[in-house]
Amino acid sequence: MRKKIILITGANGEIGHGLINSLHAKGMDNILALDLHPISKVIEDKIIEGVIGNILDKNLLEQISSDYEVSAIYHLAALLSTRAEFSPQMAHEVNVTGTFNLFSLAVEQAKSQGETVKFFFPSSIAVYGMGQEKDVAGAISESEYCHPQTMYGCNKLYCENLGIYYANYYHRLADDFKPGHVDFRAIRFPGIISTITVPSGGTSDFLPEMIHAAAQGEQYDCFVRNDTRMPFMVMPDAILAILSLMDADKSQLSQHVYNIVAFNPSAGEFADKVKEYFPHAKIGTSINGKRQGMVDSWPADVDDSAARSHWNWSPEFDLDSAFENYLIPQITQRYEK
Ligand code: AKB
Repeated sequence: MRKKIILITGANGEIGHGLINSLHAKGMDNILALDLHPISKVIEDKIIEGVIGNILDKNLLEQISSDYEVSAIYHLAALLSTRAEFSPQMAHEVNVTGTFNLFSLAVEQAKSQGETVKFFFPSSIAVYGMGQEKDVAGAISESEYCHPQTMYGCNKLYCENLGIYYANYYHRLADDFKPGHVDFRAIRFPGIISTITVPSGGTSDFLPEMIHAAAQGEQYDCFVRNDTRMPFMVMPDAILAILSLMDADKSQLSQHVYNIVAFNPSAGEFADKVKEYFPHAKIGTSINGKRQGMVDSWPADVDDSAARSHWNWSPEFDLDSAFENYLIPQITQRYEK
C-alpha cells in the first residue's frame, strides 16, 4: 500500500518553514518535503521524508508518485521577481514548466486514487501591472489590472489560469472527461516580512531587509523611494491564510484565486516605525530605478473582501501589532549578542 502524504515543494524556502511547522503542529505528520537543497535541521523532525531534487526532474516526480498517495500539494518552489528578471529563461522553466509538472502529478494521482487532490499555489500581486493609475486606483480587486510587467508576474498569472483549467476543464474532449480532479486554490501574496528568513531574489525585499539590518545595527540603503507603497503582511499571517484557505469547505469558494493583505505602509512610514524601536537605525536611500519601476507597477493596495467573505480571512497583525507582538520581540531575540 502506498503511504498517503502531503507534498511540499520549495520546502526550505521562506514560507516552507512556517508551513511545515504549522501543519505538524496541527498533527499532519505525513509531509514529504522536496527542495533543491538538503532540508534544514529545524524542520527535519517534522517531516516523514526530505527529498533533495528538482521539480523539473520528471523521473523524480514519477518516483514520488509511484511510491506515495498524494492527498495534497503545496507548491511553493519558485524564482522570485528580481531573480526572474536576471534569468527569465530559467524563471519560465522553474515557475511554469515546474508547476506544469506538479499539475500533471496531481491529475495522475487523482485518477489513480479516484479522489480529488488539493493543490495550493502561492501567486502574487506581481500578476498586476499598473501605470499612473496606481495613485488613484485604491484597493484593486482580483479581476482588475491583470497585465503583469515582469517575467515572474507573467509566470504566476499563467499558472493561475493553468490551475483553473486543471480544476475545471482538463482533458475536456476525452470520453472520460470529469472536472474536479484537482481542487486548485491560490493566494496572491503581497510582500511578506519574516523574522526567521531574510528573503532573496524578490523585489518586495526592501522592508524585510530594512528591519533585519536595523536589528543588527547595520546601515541599510533602501532601493525604492520613501513614498513607495505596496501591500504587505507578516509571515504568521501568510501561513494562517494558507491553512484557512486549504481548510475551507469547497462549497464556500466561488473562485480559485484570492487577494489578501494586512497593511500597506510606504517605505518611509515603515522606516519611521523601525526607528521607534531602533532609534540608532541607519536607514538611507539608494534608489534602483529598475526595481523601483517593478514595484511602481504593483498596486498600492488590494481588495481582499472575497477572501474575507468566502473563507473568513482576517489577518492577526496590523502594522502596529506586527511590530509590537511579532517583529521586534522575535528579531531582537534572533540577533541578540
Ligand atoms: C517578490 O518580491 O518577488 C515576491 C512577491 C511580491 O511576490 N516577494
